[in-house]
Amino acid sequence: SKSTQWWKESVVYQIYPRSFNDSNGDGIGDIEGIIQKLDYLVELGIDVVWLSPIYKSPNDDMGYDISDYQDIMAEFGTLEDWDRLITQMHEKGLKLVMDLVVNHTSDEHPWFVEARKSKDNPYRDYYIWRPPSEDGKEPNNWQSFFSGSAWQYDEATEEYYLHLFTKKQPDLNWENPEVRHKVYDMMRWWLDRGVDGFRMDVINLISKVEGLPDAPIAKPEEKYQWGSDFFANGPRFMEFMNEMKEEVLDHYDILTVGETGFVTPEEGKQFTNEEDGVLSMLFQFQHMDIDAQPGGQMGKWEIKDWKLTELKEIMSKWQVELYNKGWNSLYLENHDQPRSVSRFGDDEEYHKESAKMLATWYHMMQGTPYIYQGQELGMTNVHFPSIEDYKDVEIINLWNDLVETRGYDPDKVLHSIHEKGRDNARTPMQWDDSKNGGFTDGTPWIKVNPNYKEINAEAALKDPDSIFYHYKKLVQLRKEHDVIVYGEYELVWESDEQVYAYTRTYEDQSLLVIANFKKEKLEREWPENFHYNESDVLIQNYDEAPKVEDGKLTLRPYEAVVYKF
Ligand code: ISL
Ligand code: CA
Repeated sequence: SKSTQWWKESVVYQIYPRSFNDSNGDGIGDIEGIIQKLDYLVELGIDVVWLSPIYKSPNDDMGYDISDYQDIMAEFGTLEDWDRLITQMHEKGLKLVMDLVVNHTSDEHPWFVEARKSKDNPYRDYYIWRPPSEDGKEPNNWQSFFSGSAWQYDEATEEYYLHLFTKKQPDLNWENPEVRHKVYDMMRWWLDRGVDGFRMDVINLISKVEGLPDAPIAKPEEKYQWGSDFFANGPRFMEFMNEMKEEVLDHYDILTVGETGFVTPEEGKQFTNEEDGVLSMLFQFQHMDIDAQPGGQMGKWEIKDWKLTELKEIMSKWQVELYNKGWNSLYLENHDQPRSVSRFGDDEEYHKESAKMLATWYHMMQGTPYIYQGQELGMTNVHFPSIEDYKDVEIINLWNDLVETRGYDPDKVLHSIHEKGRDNARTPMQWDDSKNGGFTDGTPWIKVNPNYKEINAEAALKDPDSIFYHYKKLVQLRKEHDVIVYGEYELVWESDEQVYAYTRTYEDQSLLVIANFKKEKLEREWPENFHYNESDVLIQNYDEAPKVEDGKLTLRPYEAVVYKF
């Protein structure tokens, strides 16, 4: 069945404002900088912008630690600038989705400033406080996402507060109805100002298991353990979301996307289904964990080899399970992940081909595609030589814990940071080949990737064969062919470890998508159910479509092609 909603037919572009464009030379991207680049987004053809947090924040976690939900971070501008941004976006036909970070606030939020003053402060119960354990330690053994304990002792009242992220990000107590209703009020305030939706940060962590039990000891050598069983998709999550839906979401025509790690397709279907789901769509993480060791957040730093059949299994499960029931988000990058061309393709010899292959492969799937800033240029990972060059609190805490405290080999840790660190995604957007890639006239808050002379927007816009124009075409094709939005997915060549092929079918249209994930030239039998015709090619990543001769298809390194029948 085809039930149309604008967000199903849209492509979303994510802006990480700190690194997008600096308009005033202070080295920090800002709202005016975004306004100056709106025509670039129009040229790309995207429909919606998801803007990472721009609220007032001490920037312990780069804006994901909010001290005022209803004001703008001074470095980024003012509320008036924001009003100008949304007005101009709407004039140009672009929608604006804001980040909603309500699992936690900053410790500098007035609620927390009050809460920590005394045990009987009216705001005390906005957060999660516990006395020390009997032996004077943390109330439980949970590990924070960003190294160390998830608890911080507070001298003033001699209790601990819970922080799943940094100690400057205390978790809100969603059990308290007053907290929930303050959040709903704040959401309505933004929606009434014109916002077109929310990307909900770690939203499925808001409900914790009663009693906050110790996590099972999976790693006896570690002091703290991974407790996601007790805080992910918790007992009251759906109840809280249904309340939010009734109070807020149902009253607006908006896009909502949950950032939901630790979800299975079954849960994803429940969260996003059209009858009684609570979100338009969600970000699942299974494909992002494919190169990580299992067993919690620290596993991401221990890089693991993976097989293409594992990727097929993950993607296919989401494609099949949610079809006609829920809705997928499609993504390979965001501000927390390394660059996809470095991670899944080749950022050297086959940079262009592999970036286009990856783009084709995920854009032709079922769901709403997301493009992270710079992905459309094939921006790559960065290998800063020193820990001093890194700004991300996750990276810095990791270094302090592993290298400074526990004496791990610094080269090994630096290698993991090069492969997986979040700053790979946060180096400044590469606009042109001038100093600092045209991002700022001043000193950028984080170093620019040295490859900006070759990889930049100006060069891409001049080259008709660029990765940028390939993305533009993919975005456009989605507008022209219903099958890309609504078609049913089916995997082809299931056990093939080199080529990922699938079909999409909708009414009388079908697509065949073929993507070579390897650096080798390969030969495959042309799939028999399809009648080969050269003119059926919809998009390809080499000058000419692959050769088919005597029923054999030859694929060059990282070659991708889409046929429409
Ligand atoms: O960064 C990750 C990969 O190491 C994720 O585990 C990430 O911490 C998790 O997806 C939650 O991310 C979101 O909330 C964090 C914030 O630091 C991230 O930037 C944000 O996307 C806390 O608000
Ligand atoms: Ca600035």
